[in-house]
Amino acid sequence: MTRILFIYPKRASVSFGIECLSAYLKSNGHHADLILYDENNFRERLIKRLKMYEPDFIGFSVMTEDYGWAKKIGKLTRSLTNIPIIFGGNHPTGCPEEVIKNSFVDYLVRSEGEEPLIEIIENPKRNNIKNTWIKRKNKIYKNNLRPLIQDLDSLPLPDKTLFNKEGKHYKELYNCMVGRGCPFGCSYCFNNYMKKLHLNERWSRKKRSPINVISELKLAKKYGAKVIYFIDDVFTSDKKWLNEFLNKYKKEINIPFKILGHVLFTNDEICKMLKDAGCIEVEFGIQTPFESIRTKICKRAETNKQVIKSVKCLKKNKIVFSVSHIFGLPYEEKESWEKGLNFYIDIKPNKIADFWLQYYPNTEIVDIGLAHGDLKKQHLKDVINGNITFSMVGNQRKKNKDLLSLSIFFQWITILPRPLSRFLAKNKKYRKIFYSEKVKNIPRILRHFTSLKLFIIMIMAIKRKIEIEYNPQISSITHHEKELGK
Ligand code: B12
Ligand code: SF4
Repeated sequence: MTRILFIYPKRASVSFGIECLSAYLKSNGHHADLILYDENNFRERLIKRLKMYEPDFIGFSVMTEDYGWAKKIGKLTRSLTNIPIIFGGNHPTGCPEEVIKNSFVDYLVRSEGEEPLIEIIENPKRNNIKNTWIKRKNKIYKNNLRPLIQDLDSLPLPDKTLFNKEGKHYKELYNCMVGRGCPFGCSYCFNNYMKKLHLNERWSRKKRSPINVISELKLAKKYGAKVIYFIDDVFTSDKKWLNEFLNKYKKEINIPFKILGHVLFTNDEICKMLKDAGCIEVEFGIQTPFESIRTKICKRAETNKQVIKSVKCLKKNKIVFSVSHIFGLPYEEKESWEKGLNFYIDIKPNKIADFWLQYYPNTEIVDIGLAHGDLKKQHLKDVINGNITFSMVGNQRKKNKDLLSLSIFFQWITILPRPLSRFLAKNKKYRKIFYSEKVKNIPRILRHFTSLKLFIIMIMAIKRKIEIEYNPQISSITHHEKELGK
C-alpha cells in the first residue's frame, strides 16, 4: 500500500479533483490523506503530518490562480523532505514546460489523473507513463496523452472523507459532478484549451447514470448534506437524462440543490423540471451585455433575445438566478460599459458575479488579446509563471474609480426597483453615490436579510400550524374565520 498526501489551500469549497483521485487510489488498495494550507502555523503542521503519516508521495492540485501559491509551498515542502512531489490539475496541464522547471516537481500529470497517478505510484521508476512528464536527474520524459475516460460510471464514487473531516461546511454544501467537460468552448475558458488537447475525442462526456449519482447522493444525505451543488459546467445539457435523473432525485433525495446552467439549455420545460425537483438557484455566464462582443470575442452563441427568454422562464418558475460578467474584454469600449447597464437592469438577476478577464495560456482569447494589444506579452508570462494575484477584479477596482462604481452598481441593480436603477444609470449618476467599496456588500446583506425574514415568517407559520393542530380552540376559531371569509 502506497500513501499519498495532498496539499491544498483552505477555502470554502472542496477540490473535487482530489476527491476523485483519492477514491481511485483507495479502490486500488492505496491510501490518501489531505492537509489544508492556511497561514496558521503551516510549516509546523506540515512537519508533524509528514512525521505521522509518512507519505510515499506528495500531490498538489493546481489551478492557474493557485500556481504562485503552489510554487511557494512546493519549495517549502522540498526543504523539509525528499519525498517525490507530483503536480497535477489545470495549470500543469496547460503549462507543463513552465511547471516541470521547478526543482521540487518530480512528476507532472496532464489532463485526467486517475490512471497515471496509479501507474506512477505503482511503478515509480517507469519513464513512459501516458499523461505524465517525468524528471530524472537532467532528463525530462514527455509522454503522450491517453484517451479520456468515457464511462464515468466505471469510476468509484468521490472520496468525501478527506474534506469532511476538515469542517462541517464541506458536508453541508455538497459538491457533486455528474459529467465531465462542456459542450461549448468559449474563447476565454479552460475548456477551450482542453478541447484542443483532446481534439479527436468526446470532451463533453456522457453523464453518469442517474442510479450511480443517486447512490452517491444517498450517502451525502446520510452524512448531513443540506444543499447539493452540481458543479458540472452545464448541468442541463441533456434533457432526457435530466428528466430521468430529476424524477429519481425528487423521490429519493429531495434536498434543495443549485446548478451551473446555460442560457441555451434553459427553457420553460427545463425550468419546470428543475423547480419541481427542488432547484433553488441557477448560475450562468452572460459575460457581457454586448451581443457582438459576446459572440465575436467570447465566442458564445447566445443572443440577448435568448438571454431574456431564459430569464423569463426562470422568473416564471421562481428560480433564483445569478449571472457572471467579465470586465476587461478586448474590443469592449470602456465608455460603452454604461450602455450595457440597461440590459442588466431589464433582466435584473438576483446576483451579478463580476470578474476581471484572466488570460489562460493557450486559450483562443490570448490570440485575440495579443492582436488587439490589450494583452501584453509580459502579462501572459506573469500568468504562466504564477506572478499574478487571484483577486484581479479587486485590484482593478482599486486602480480605476469608474470600474469600482460600475461594479458596485451591478450589485445594487439586483435589489433596486428598475425605474430607480434606470434613473441612476442615466448620465452616470450612480458614480456620485457608489464610490466606496464599503457599500458594495450592502445588497448582499440585504438579500440575506430578505431570506432571513422569509425564514422567520416560515417558522412562525409552522409554529402557528402546530398550535392550530394541537389547540382545538384556535383551530375552531380559524376554521370559523375561514367560513366567514375573513
Ligand atoms: C468546482 C470549481 C471550482 C471550485 C473548486 C475548485 C476545485 N479545485 O475543484 C471553486 C469555487 C473553489 C473554484 C474557484 C475558482 N475557479 Co473554478 N472551477 C470549478 C469547476 C466548475 C469544476 C472543477 C472540477 O471539479 N473538475 C472536475 C475534476 C475531476 O477535474 P480536475 O479538478 O481538473 O481534476 C482532474 C485532473 O485535473 C487531475 N488532477 C487535478 N489535480 C491533480 C493533482 C495531482 C497530484 C494529480 C496527479 C492529478 C490531478 O486529475 C483529476 C481527476 O481526473 C471547473 C470547471 C471544470 N469543469 O473543471 C472550474 C475551473 C477549475 N475554475 C476555474 C477558475 C478560473 C476559477 C476561479 C479563478 C474563478 C474566479 N475567477 O473566481 C476560482 C479560483 C480560486 C482560486 N483561489 O484559485 C477555471 C480554471 C482555469 C485554470 N487554468 O486554472 C476552471 C477550469 C473553469 C474554466 N472553465 O475555465 N472553482
Ligand atoms: S459554457 Fe461555460 S464552462 Fe462551457 S466553455 Fe463556455 S464558459 Fe466554459
